[in-house]
Amino acid sequence: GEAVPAAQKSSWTSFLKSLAGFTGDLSSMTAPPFILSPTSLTEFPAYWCERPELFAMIADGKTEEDRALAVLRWFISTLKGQYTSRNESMGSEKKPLNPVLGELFYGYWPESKERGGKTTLVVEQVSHHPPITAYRIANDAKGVVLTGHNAQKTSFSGGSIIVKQVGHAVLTVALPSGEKEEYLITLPRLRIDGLWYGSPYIELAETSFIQSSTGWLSTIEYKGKGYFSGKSHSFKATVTPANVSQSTHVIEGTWHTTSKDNRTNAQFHDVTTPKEEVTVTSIDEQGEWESRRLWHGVAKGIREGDFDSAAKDKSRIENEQRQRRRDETAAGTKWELKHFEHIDSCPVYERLGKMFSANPPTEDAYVYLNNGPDA
Ligand code: 0T9
Repeated sequence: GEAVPAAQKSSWTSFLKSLAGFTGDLSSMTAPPFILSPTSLTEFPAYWCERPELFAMIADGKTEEDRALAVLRWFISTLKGQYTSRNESMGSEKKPLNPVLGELFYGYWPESKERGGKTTLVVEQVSHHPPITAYRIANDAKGVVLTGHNAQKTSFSGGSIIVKQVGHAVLTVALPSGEKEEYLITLPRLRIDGLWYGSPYIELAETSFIQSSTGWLSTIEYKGKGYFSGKSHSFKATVTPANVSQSTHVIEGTWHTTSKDNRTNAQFHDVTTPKEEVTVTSIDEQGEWESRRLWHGVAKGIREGDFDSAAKDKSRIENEQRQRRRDETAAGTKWELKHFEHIDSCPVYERLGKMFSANPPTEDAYVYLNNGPDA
C-alpha cells in the first residue's frame, strides 16, 4: 500500500480483509481516515450537468437523430466528472459521506446566452438503508429535464470492488411542436481497482443504454486497458434508429478525453476543456437538512486532519438519526419525503425498456413533486 500513510497501514489492511468477505452496503463500513472524502453522495448528481450547455443543446437538435446524438454527447461528457473527479481533486477515489435520510442538496448553474436558461438541481436522500439518492435537473427555458435515482449493489472480486448501479434516469425534452420526447438512461457497472496500493480508481465495464421514445437507441460498451484501443476509460457507442440493427453511427474514444464518429471521422465529444461546477448557497444560508450544513463539522475535521472531531460529529449525526427512527416507530409515523414520491414501477422504464429488452424489465422510481426551492 504505497499511498497509505504509515500510521494507517494496518487499519487499511484490515479494511481490505473485511471487504473480501463482504456483500451488502459498503457505505456503512468504517474505513481509515486517509480514504475519507468530505463530500456526501447527495452532491454527486451535480456531475450530470457540469457542462450545462451540452444539456441545453439537446433541445436544439432539428431531427430525432440529432437529438439522440446530442443526448449521447451530453451523457458521455458527464462520465469524466462522475468517475475521475475525486482522483483529480484528492489524488484517488475516496469514500464519500453516507447521506442521512432526508438529506438535501440544492444548486444551480446560472443562465447564459448559450444555454438559454438557469439550470436547477434538487437532490434528496430518499432511503438510508440501503442508500438511495433521487435527483432532478431542469433547464425550464429549454424544456430539458432529467430525473433519476441511484443505489449500488457492491461485491468484492479479484481484489476489486464491483459496483452494480441500481436505478436509472429519464430525460425529457419538450419540443417546440408541443410533443415530448423521452430517453431512458441506464447506468454502467464500475470496478474499483488500485485498492491494494491505497489509491483506488474507477474503471467502467459492460454496457449501458440510452433508449429514446423515437426509437433511436445508443448502446455504450465500456472497456479498460487492454481492450478496443488498449487504453483505460475506452468506450464504443453504436447509435441505431428504430427497427434497424445496422448502426448509423459508431463512436469510439476514451470518455475522459475525446471521441470520434467513425463514419465521418469528426470529433464527437471533448472534455479536455474546463467544466462548470454547480453553484450552491453559502452554508450559513442553508437549512439544517442541506448536505454541506449538515456535514459541516465532519467535513471540516476530514479536511483539516482532525479525525477525532470528525468522528465525534459523525457519531452525533448518526445518533440523532437513530433517535429519530425510534421516535417514529414509537409514534407509529413514517419519515415523509420532501421533493419526491416513490412509485413501484416507472412507466417510462416499462415502455422504453421493452424496446431494448432492459434487464430487469421493470424498476421503481421517484417522481418529482415540483416543489424545489425554485418552484
Ligand atoms: C452515482 C458514482 C456513484 C454514485 C458512487 C461506489 C461509490 C458510491 C457510489 C456510483 C454517481 O452518478 C457516480 C461515482 C462514484 C461511486 C463511489 C465510488 C466509491 O468508492 C463508493 C463506494 C461506496 C465506496 O466508498 C467504497 C470504499 C472506498 C474505500 C473505496 C474508495
